[in-house]
Amino acid sequence: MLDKGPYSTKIQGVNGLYPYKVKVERYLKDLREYFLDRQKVEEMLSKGENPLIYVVYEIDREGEGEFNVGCTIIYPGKIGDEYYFTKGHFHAKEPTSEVYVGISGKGVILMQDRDGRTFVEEISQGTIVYIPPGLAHRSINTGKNELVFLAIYPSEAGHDYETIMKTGFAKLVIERDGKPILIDNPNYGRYL
Ligand code: PAN
Ligand code: ZN
Repeated sequence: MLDKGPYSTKIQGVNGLYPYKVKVERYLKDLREYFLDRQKVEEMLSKGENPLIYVVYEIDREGEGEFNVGCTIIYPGKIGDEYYFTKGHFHAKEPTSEVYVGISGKGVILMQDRDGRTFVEEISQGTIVYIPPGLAHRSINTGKNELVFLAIYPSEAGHDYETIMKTGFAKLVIERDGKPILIDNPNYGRYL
């Protein structure tokens, strides 16, 4: 029933959606190229520390005009001063947008265009964040609890992870004096 025709599903807070089709777990090991302090990441991994950073529960569909619906849970935590985040991506099909709805926790949606121009929106319970076509997007948990949000996007959007993996985001969200701040990423565009 989740593949074709109408369905309904329930938001389960930190347990995502039920029913769902796909569950993806991202551990520190999956994000080893992404954090600023790579040395710290390698140290942790070599000690067998491989925390779960985020989970996505998704109902994906196939066919023209369909939407995918996903619920992301980002755990609270930091690598050095850098808050836990999602990998981030452009949509492979550029003219596709996305809507995020905050369910619980608090965080930041970082967006950027192909020239590295940055846009930031805060998200918490009840916030609707609209991500227009052409912007890469990453979610960052700046709070003390899980950040949970719902994502709705065209099922033909596809995910281009490679661009962001290679260049990074132009800005980073780190903690300073107990608060989140935006800083320039010293490594932005390093492989360009
Ligand atoms: C979201 C993301 C989800 C995980 O559903 O896929 O938050 O982030 P990454 O895909 O960057 O690992 C979305 O933006 N879908 O298009
Ligand atoms: Zn997306």
